Amino acid sequence: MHVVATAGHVDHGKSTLVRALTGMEPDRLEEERRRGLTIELGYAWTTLPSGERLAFVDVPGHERFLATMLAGVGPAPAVMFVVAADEGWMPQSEEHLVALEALGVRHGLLVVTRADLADPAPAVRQARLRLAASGLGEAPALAVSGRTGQGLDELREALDRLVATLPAPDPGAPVRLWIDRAFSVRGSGTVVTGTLPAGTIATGDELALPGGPVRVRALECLKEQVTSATGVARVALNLRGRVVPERGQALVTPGAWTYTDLVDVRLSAAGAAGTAGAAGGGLPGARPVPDGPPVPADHDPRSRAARGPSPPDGRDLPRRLTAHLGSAAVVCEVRPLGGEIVRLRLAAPLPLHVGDVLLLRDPGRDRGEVRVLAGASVLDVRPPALRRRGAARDRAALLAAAVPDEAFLLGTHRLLRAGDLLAMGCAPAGAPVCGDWHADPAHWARLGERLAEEVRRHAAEHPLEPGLPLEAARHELGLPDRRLVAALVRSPLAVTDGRIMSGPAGLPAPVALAVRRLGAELSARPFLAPEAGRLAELGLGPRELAAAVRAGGLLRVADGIVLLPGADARAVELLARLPQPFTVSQARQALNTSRRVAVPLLEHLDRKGLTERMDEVHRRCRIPSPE
Ligand SMILES: Nc1nc2c(ncn2[C@@H]2O[C@H](COP(=O)(O)OP(=O)(O)OP(=O)(O)O)[C@@H](O)[C@H]2O)c(=O)[nH]1
Ligand SMILES: [Mg+2]
Repeated sequence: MHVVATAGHVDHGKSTLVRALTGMEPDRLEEERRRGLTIELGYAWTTLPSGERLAFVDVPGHERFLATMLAGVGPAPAVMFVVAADEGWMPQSEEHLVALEALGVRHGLLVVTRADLADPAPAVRQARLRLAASGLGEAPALAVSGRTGQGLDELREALDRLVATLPAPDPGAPVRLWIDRAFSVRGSGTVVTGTLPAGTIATGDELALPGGPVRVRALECLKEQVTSATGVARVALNLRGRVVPERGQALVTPGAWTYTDLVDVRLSAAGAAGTAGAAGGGLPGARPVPDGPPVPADHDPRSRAARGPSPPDGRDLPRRLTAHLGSAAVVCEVRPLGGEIVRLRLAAPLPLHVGDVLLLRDPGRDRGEVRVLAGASVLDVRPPALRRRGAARDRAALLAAAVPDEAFLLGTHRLLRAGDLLAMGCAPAGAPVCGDWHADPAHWARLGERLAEEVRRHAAEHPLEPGLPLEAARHELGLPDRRLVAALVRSPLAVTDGRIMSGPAGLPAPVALAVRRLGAELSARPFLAPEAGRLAELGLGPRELAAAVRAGGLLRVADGIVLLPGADARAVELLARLPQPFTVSQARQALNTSRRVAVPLLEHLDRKGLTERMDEVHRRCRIPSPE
């Protein structure tokens, strides 16, 4: 199935055309028929000559119903742009074009209707010029009459060619169905309808609404009961659940979207300089129209061309706008960050992905003014707080050239779980650093360096403790998960008993392992150097010991007496607490070691100038106690 939305000025014949093409009535409301005006979105469908099924979403053209029009075109991949031969380009022709341009619509037809009332050629020429610089510049043009049926066969064929060129959306994409109608049906409960742009919905599926989960009880496509539907499709869902769905909400795959009320966006050109004049900013490259039906002065492309297009700048936007996406319309506050980068605070959270395009409309503008001011392409759905002076400017500079892909998201967020990336709209392609964690490579490398530093610092400050506990490291590095710390441990660092040891660099693995074991053994009594027998058992002969000492893994106190690096500094700290001067025996007790170690350790401290001998039996510390 394919879905095409209509667009165009009020009374230009959109509904008449849809009716003529489908034999169905798009204006369902009694009020619509009485006033001869579309108020709500209309739905009708037909089978094209090729056998393809095509559903139309018929939008209102009246300026008062712009929000409804935006809800209709939002999820539709293509548009049938209607201009009346007898009226030509009109204000809502312009406004709808600006909206379609901001949304990035690239597929469509230009249909000049009411061709039985006037020569369609001037209106075709005029509209072609307006569309030329837009994404619809290549759209084929046709002249038809909804009343006489003139040109309708050609239009059906053109629609067939159009739908054949539409890209096929991913059937596995996460679902986001913007609800355009919600009502209850006696006996079956709540029913919602919408245009499914991509992904698949099947009966029994659980989907999420802002208020909670709902289950799909039954599913219809174009009034036929089906067990599943794949986008693009018009669908009606019968829902089971406690939550009452409303128009403007979206049914989404649970966990696949980020509900957010704060986004950083890049403004797109269409109408972004809207405050410059009544007709808004220009589409780039608008050229003068040589002839055509009379056009109201404000909407004369010539006056706009004379002003020239302005680059979008957030400072030109009013501070309060309405953001449209799908069938949602929420008030938002605009904070210009710099150039075309702005931060939007939405009055209510929306389920968003990076790359979504919001339409920004000025609800305060009057008749005849183009109210769609800009498209806003979402760059970040979890933007950081900007507290520092100059932070906004830096952020704008960072985002100015950003393409919101995995590398960019990791670059700004540094560490993200696979689920976060998915919910932001980016399926992770790179390998995780551990578990489901993905990291920005530069940040990960920096973290590795910081961890090594922290381990070294800890060893120096706490020589009695054999290593930095993983949890302490997690805290120091500000990491959200202890597994990340473990993943950062690289040789010469090593984890033993939940602690990160600064393994000596460049040692053969067996020696490094023996040194780590020794470290663990010394943790209880750090000054009780291992006996020669134990050293031999660990495979630490004189050569290995010398290597370990050279590599900084052990501290040599005397021949065959080794302690952990930093033990000497810690010993002085303890000795400084003794009454000065002190004896070898007092030192031995304070250090909880044997004479075998205490004597050479004190001599080592004397050599380093940390202690000094007073006489045959007494020593004192040369560094005053810090406590
Ligand atoms: N003669 C003639 N009249 C037409 C044609 N198409 C539409 N009309 C008439 O123009 C008027 C408006 O037609 P609609 O189809 O309701 O226009 P619309 O674009 O759907 O209007 P909105 O939905 O309100 O924006 C109606 O009176 C139609 O009968 C046509 O091709 N020829
Ligand atoms: Mg209509």
